[in-house]
Amino acid sequence: MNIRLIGSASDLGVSVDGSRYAPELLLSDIEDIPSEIMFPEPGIIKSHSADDMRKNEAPLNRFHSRLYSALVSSRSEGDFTILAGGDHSCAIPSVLSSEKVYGNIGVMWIDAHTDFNTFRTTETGNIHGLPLACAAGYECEELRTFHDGKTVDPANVCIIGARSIDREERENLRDAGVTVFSTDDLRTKGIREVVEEAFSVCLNGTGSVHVSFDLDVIDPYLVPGVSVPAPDGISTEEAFDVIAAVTDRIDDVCSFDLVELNPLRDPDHISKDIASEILAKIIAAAQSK
Ligand SMILES: [Mn+2]
Repeated sequence: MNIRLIGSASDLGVSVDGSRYAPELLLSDIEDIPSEIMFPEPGIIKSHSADDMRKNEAPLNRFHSRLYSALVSSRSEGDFTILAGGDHSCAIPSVLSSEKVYGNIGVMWIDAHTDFNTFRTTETGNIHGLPLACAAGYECEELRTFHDGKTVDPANVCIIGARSIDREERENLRDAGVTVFSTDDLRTKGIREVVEEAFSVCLNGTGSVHVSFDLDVIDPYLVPGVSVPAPDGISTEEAFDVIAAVTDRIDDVCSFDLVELNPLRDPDHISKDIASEILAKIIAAAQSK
């Protein structure tokens, strides 16, 4: 299958700067695959204010609208399209464009955080904490005005590797009916079992699965180059096992995101190298589709 890479060079979704530089690093290494990096409009003055509970909402929406169009085009042309972030808010246009093109998808969200806050519950105003709720149609209407299709059914949403969940966010997840596998679940049940169960949940009544991989699912001691590190994560080897379990089922996967690499916190390129390795594994698997 033809692969296409799109970079989301934006960190407007988080007050920590740096993840906007990731696509250039990640995509410059990859030859023979068409790629394009998209940037927010020039001249934005980014809000970092702790009091701002809707940080950068308007410019982010304008950027996501363009990203959504590019993703819809690429996916409509039949290319397996991989989105490289950027902060995780770029998954809003990514998931919704997949839903638009493929119709009736599930979502597998591999992440230390569950990204299921809304403007009602967010404690930081960082929009990268809201994308899964938005894509699953749980409040956050104002973040998907560019999308004219349906949202993903929360019953087909599965989170893997979660260990940092806000109190009210946990209520949102329960209320919506999202399935959450914690880091402990991965350890007690085993990685293969959890990923297989996740595929069952995501594919129950749907046709394919969008996989969104946040690098911070890996322990920050091993992958320090992320914007919001969460201690007690899985090892790099365990993350590769998760990826292997995903690539073994590549025929069920329609699209993929790799997000939250922060080059400003990765002076030795350790995190970047791991991110590149994950990307290479997904590309190789998708090419065989
Ligand atoms: Mn995330």
